[in-house]
Amino acid sequence: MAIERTLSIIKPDAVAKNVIGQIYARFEAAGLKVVAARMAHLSRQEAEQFYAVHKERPFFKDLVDFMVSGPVMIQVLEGENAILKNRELMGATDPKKAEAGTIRADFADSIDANAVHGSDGPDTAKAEVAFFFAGMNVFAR
Ligand code: RTP
Ligand code: MG
Repeated sequence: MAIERTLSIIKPDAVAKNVIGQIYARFEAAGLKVVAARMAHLSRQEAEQFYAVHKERPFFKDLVDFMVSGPVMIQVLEGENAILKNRELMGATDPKKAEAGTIRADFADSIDANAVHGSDGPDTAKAEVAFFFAGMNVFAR
């Protein structure tokens, strides 16, 4: 299986709940390594650009409002099958539909405040890692 990198964001709701460490523990238990990380309070422009694929969707404004509502923790995760593995750890977009034991089932309150973001495929992973970490060190470990 291929070693992949994926972009993960711990969203403002989960940062506010002080569960960064609990979420990192799940990544580590699943064999995913944090190879780059930084905390940021996204500007509107950054959030709009990051989620530009959704700009015509009815939920776009709420999504951007939420993503700029407080600081987020952004990381690159590396490991075997990291993109899909992270999506499995996250659970379904709507926490009410997320499988028990997933990050969203355990820490998210609603489809808007849903604790984490994860890249959804190889192309988006590459683009999203570059979006937040271009020109910065990503550490091989
Ligand atoms: P994410 O991009 O944040 O990892 O979430 P996702 O892949 O599971 O879901 P996606 O379809 O990419 O949607 C991005 C974010 O928009 C909000 N959303 N709201 N009200 C709605 O129907 C709706 N659909 C999506 C969610 O907060 C989702 O995480
Ligand atoms: Mg998505």
